[in-house]
Amino acid sequence: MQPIHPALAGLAARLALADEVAEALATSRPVVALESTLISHGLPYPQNVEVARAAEAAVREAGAVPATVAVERGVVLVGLDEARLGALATASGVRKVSRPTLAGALADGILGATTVSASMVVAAAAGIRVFATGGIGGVHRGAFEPSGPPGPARRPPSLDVSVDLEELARTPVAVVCAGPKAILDVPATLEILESRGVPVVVIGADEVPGFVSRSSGVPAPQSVVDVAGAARLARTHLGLGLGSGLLVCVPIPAGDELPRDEAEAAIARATLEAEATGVHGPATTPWVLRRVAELTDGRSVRANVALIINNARVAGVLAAAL
Ligand code: PSU
Ligand code: MN
Repeated sequence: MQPIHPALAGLAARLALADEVAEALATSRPVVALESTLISHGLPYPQNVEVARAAEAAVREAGAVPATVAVERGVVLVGLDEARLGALATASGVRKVSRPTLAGALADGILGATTVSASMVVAAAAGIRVFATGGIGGVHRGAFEPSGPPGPARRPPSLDVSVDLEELARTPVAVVCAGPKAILDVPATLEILESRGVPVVVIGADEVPGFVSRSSGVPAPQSVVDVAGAARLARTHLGLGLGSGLLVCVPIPAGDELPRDEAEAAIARATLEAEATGVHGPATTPWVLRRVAELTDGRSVRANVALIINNARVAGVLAAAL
């Protein structure tokens, strides 16, 4: 195991690699890191555990070794066995761990699920260059503008911008996703990624994918026709040593998508309800995802599952090509 840069030696010393992951890294075989917050907080049981297994299988079929990341008893696990996957999917009170809460989770010795930001930096510490998720966090709606009804209930800008964007700016890992989560302000998310020097490339489309839908209405900053094209770009970008990661966006397969109008109607309603309920901070994303699932009779969950597995497969092919 060789951390991507020396400053991560401290984190590297806290990693517990699964045998298979350690062996693959030692022999320079492709590895794909996977996050675990989507298991503990992003999807209901039993779809969460099914998707975790299916994503790992998809990485394997593509010729790479999966390394799902989580935190337990003061160490960072890189590669989970079946029992731990099950615990993350079913235990109550699993903590959502991102860059700002990684130290707290390790110091407290709790069981924690890692978000994109924490999983990415762990991947970098382990020397893993490719990471897959469903959708990244980004600029929440109402982050920069007042939101809610006019009058006393109107809320000031929340400034809620996911640390996932900061992580992409400072950690040189290729992140495969189906676009920013549709519950976000997608154009603002793309603006921040550009400002922070993160290349965004879309495979096989000229629009940024809209997570559960294929389109978002936002033009792709860059497009490539296939995974090989994304691999060329990733190799070049990571080879330059600019320090940032890159975002590789893959549209959800056509047969699995939720029509954009339907997704948007549910998201708009769930977002208003979240504001009215007073939910904020790290609880926002899980709350809104759960409410959108209810409002779409589970169709958003089916789409979310399909896109996660598809992204894992693409990440496996990308890792093998690198
Ligand atoms: N993608 C999904 N479902 C999720 C998430 C991503 O399909 O639940 C999680 C990721 O772990 C991501 C996190 O890093 O949501 C972002 O949370 P926040 O907006 O609080 O930064
Ligand atoms: Mn947030």
